[in-house]
Amino acid sequence: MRFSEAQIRQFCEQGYLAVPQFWTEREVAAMRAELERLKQEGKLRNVATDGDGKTTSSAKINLQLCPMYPHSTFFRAMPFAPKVAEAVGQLVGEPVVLHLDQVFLKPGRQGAGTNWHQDNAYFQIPDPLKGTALWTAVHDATVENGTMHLIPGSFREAYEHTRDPESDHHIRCYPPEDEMVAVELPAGGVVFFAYGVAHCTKANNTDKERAGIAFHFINADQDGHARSGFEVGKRPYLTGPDATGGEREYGLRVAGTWEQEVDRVLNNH
Ligand SMILES: O=C(O)CCC(=O)C(=O)O
Repeated sequence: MRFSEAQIRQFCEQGYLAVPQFWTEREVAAMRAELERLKQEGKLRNVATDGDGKTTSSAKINLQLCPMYPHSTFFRAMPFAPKVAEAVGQLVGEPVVLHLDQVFLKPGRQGAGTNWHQDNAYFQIPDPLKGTALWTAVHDATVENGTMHLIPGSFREAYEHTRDPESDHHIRCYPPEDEMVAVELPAGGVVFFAYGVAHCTKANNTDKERAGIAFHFINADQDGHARSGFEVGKRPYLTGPDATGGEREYGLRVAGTWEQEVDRVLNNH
């Protein structure tokens, strides 16, 4: 996928770029099936709390799994889909390094949002535009079910972050909410947003569950500085001279397996 000059300018100036059609229907169907397997196996954990740091009542649920790759060859292969590195490379520059993967699943009615934060409060890269999330809408993501909300241009300011009382391990900030935009996406759509962009999701007020899968990528020149994410030295290089298709990081070739992983998951389902 080649971005237009206007799309790249939008990312550089506003810090985000929405792409309504990125994954195919088959790919989305396979994502849902694999997420269902992980859910049935109890791999997702509720991180929501009652607001005082204590375990949540059943009223609020924010199910997460981070990282996903040790539990799923499918999600391990997903960032190696060629269109991912091609897109990310145009936004953060080559070479592209995978930094983190995770899933956020919000059940119908009980699904709690993920409060405002800038990923760079965790990751601390020197240039907050040289890292980006790729957030995939696994289901149609709407205002009603609490889609991704973000503050355009907010990478220019590093907000103060404090403990998020509504999560058992997150931090949060309090950016100017009157500047926020809600990014609505059909299932299979994605939004790229730079590490410095303040963002949140809201409660799921519909009857159906909503999931988002987030991969985080950095330009290799930020790798030595980046905190959190995959262990240093084990962050998969997707492009450039150090890219080995996953062999160096996982001990086997992952590049080139995405299509077969999609087939495998759909055939087993
Ligand atoms: O999907 C969500 O609830 C939040 C995603 C998010 O905050 C992130 O990817 O950094």
